[in-house]
Amino acid sequence: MHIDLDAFFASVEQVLNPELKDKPVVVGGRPDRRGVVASASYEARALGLHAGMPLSTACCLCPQATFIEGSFPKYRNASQKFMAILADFSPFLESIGLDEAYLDATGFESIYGSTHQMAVTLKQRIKDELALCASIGIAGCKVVAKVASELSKPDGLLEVAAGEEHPFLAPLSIAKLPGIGKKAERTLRGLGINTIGNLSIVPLNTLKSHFGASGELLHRFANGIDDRRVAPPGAAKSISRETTFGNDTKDHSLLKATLRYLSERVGADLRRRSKQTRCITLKLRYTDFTTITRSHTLRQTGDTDQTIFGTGEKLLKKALAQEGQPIRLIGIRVSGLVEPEKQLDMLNPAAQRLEQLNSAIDRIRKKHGFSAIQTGRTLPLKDIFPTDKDGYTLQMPNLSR
Ligand code: DCP
Ligand code: CA
Repeated sequence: MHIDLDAFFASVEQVLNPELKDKPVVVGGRPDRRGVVASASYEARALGLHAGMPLSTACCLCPQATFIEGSFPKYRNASQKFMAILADFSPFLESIGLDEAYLDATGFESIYGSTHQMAVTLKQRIKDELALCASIGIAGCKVVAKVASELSKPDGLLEVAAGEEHPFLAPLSIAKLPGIGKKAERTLRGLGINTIGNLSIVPLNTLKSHFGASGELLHRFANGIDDRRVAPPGAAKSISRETTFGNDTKDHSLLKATLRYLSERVGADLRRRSKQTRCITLKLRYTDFTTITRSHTLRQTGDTDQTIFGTGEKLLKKALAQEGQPIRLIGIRVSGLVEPEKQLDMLNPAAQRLEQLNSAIDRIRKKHGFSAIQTGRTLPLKDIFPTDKDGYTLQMPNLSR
């Protein structure tokens, strides 16, 4: 099964505020701010709105819609409950992002009578417990199940029987096939290939010459062949946080304070997973949308906010000296995650004190919320962004992970 919640962010907002039920709702930001629609309720879609549309256009088309900035913690909370329900149906569960998962029903369908009946029960539980609608595709492989759930939306359930994969996929537009982005779509249409059926009969070598190694995957997918297993996602390979500013900025104090805040969020996550990082990467996007990353590999692995921010700050200073454009987005990532090497720090009392400080802050925040402690270095954010229990609400919270 491939299970995907309908209009996820917008639906969560409708659940939390019943006045919005059955009304056009747009999550992404206020219409006078720049940015794009992240999620549009189906009522808003009926009026022509869709994800990715600039908010200003959305507002012109549908001024009566309710525009909401959104906030990530709400969606994370709903997502956790959604995944917990799915886990009751089969332990073979692979979550993809917040509102989407594959579930291997093999062997568990007999409890419900059939896979179809299992999906009906699953949809009903999601409706009863979360008041959300899920669309489900059932098929013998992932790619076909995903196309089926997408096609069945909203509130859909579509099963593709074994042997029916090819006739099911063939008439659909190539844009519906996972793995085909805007660029690949243009290339294929340029070659006169418009449907998945057209694609399925293109010689493998032709696809390889245009798409390299992915050509083979496209060929298999177009033919409804996919042997990827449903696998629980492995341990995180990296942890990152980033945000887009409301207005592009050159203000060093704002940039540093934001970087400090994002570093604290990354650090808290890293320590929660009991991991240390080897590599720290700063990401910047400038006004002209050029995006750069600058990395530094640590001599000794670390997990403190001071290590993450300290390194990020040095990278930021260098980048600011090299490029004068205002900055649109800033982010920080830790990667090369390893198990802690505690013994190395035993001889270093300063490092030990920092570690104790970080874990004390983590404990307080776990108990009383992230905002229970704000560090001096993030204080410049205080006059700009509102705070709630979960921390600063940055300008475009839906785009701020
Ligand atoms: N999202 C986002 N920015 C994007 C795409 C998605 O912030 N570019 C967020 C908003 C969505 C959520 O992720 O609510 C899930 O993405 P989906 O593509 O599944 O979109 P929806 O759930 O909103 O709609 P659908 O009913 O088509 O699944
Ligand atoms: Ca969705």
